[in-house]
Amino acid sequence: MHTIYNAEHGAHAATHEFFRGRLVPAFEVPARADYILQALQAARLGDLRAPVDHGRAPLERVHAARYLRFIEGAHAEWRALGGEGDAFPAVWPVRSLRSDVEPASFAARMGLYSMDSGTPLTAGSWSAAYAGAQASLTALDLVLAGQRAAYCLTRPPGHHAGADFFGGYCFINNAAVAAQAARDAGLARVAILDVDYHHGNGTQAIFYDRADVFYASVHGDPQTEFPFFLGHADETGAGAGQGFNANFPLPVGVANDDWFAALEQALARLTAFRPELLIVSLGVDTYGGDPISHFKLDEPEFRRLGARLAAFGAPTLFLQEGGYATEAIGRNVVAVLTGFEGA
Ligand code: OKP
Ligand code: ZN
Repeated sequence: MHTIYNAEHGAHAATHEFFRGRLVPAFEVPARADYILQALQAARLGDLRAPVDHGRAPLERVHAARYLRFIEGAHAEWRALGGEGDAFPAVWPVRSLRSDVEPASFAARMGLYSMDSGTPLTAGSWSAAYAGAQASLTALDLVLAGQRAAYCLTRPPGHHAGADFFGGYCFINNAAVAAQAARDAGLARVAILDVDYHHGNGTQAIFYDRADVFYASVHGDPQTEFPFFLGHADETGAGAGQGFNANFPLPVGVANDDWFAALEQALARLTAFRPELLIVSLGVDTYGGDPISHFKLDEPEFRRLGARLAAFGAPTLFLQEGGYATEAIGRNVVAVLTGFEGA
């Protein structure tokens, strides 16, 4: 399996994030991708290839143009106003406040275009995220050209980013950009399976009222886990998309057998959908040693996951999402990908 590697990922390098009212060392760091790269090379999984620039148009198919322009210029605006280091939002248009008027104030627009204060916007966030979207589009090209699977190694992750907001470490929704590009290339039905510990609220929301992209997710119950405000089992789609969204929230500390049972239910739904492409939002923060998550998968389970996804039988695009146990992340990703290849 070939890897498309976003070599610009290191441009997004936050030092700190807000956690329990304090700035703590960031979890979503460049070393994550560096460790994965090392492990991939040691495993000799396939070629490493560079992204091809597909331009801005495929990003604008899922994100609002004014949101993308905001992200592109936000850190320069922050600096021009005297902001030091990374930019953070501090005010949001919650219920009863208006989000249809774009304020002139930079601080207000930071809130309009974000969902949390846990996502530092850095000088290089745009260039890293833009290159990551290009990497996901390039990996999609490999699969559209007939490869059975491809892996996109990128960060920051994407699945929390909505059509017009960033959050949960995410700025551009790589899975959504790739799914829409696949549709635009002529595929009729695209499945997104999100196995990251966290529910991909952005991906779900982008396709919630559509029957052509099925979103299925196995994740920590939003009653206690980020993103808290989406990811419940009763979210089944809306309008034409009714029946094309499936969530499998699981309690903290769930047994691995129960995690795989939920995965089976998700795959059963996707099998009935008969997708022409499977996009896997591959977070390995389901690992037992993850510092911000509470599932218990380990290397054998990651290998089993890869083998199970191979048995699903669709052309498969793996996109890197979360995973914060930095020293184990490479081993865990390689276990999924070699499990897939070996099956
Ligand atoms: C992104 B992805 C921990 C706070 C958690 C949000 C987690 C985003 C996870 N300090 N902040 O789904 O892996
Ligand atoms: Zn996650």
